[in-house]
Amino acid sequence: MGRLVGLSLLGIALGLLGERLLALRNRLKASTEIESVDLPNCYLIKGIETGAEDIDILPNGLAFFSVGLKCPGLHSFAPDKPGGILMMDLNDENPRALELRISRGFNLASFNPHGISTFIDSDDTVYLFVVNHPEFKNTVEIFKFQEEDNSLLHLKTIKHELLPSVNDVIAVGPAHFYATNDHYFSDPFLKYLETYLNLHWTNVVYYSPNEVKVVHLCC
Ligand SMILES: [Ca+2]
Repeated sequence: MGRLVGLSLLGIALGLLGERLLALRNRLKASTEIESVDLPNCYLIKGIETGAEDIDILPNGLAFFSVGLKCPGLHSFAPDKPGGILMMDLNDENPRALELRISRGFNLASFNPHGISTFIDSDDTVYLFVVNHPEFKNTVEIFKFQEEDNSLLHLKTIKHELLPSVNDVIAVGPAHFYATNDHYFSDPFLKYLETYLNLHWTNVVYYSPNEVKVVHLCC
């Protein structure tokens, strides 16, 4: 009798796991065939061949790109190259991407940039906020953009328990931002589990030097 109950429970558990796996495949559109679409107004920009994760454009037309994101389970087109920040002037007739130099002292080897956002202060200082995943951890880096030599001066690294799985940021001050967490856990295995079980444990967090709080919980 006990064995029968055990086998029944195992069958139910396997059935649920199978259903979750099928639901995940459907959500990811794993069986969908992608059709090639001709885009006559698009052309390849040199320097961004391996793709960009995010873009933020200043009112003067300077665009920043985060490139080289590595994420467990996602294919990387440049697995051996650290990430970086590229800049392009959209006013140029033939714009090209230029990699911004980053100030000494910042760990470039583990730079793994994700979402970015800019903030222009009242004195016209431009700050660039970058979600970073060094060794798949979660930080937000604040840089000052120095246009005279196309460089980024690293000012601050922010870590916080309310920022366990940051995806993107919106800067609203020189050290103030809203951030989205795309998972509840920071551990890669537990993140997989969240995705697999289709849990929507995401939120929006407000960060400032004086106050850090969840401002929106998803679902
Ligand atoms: Ca962004």
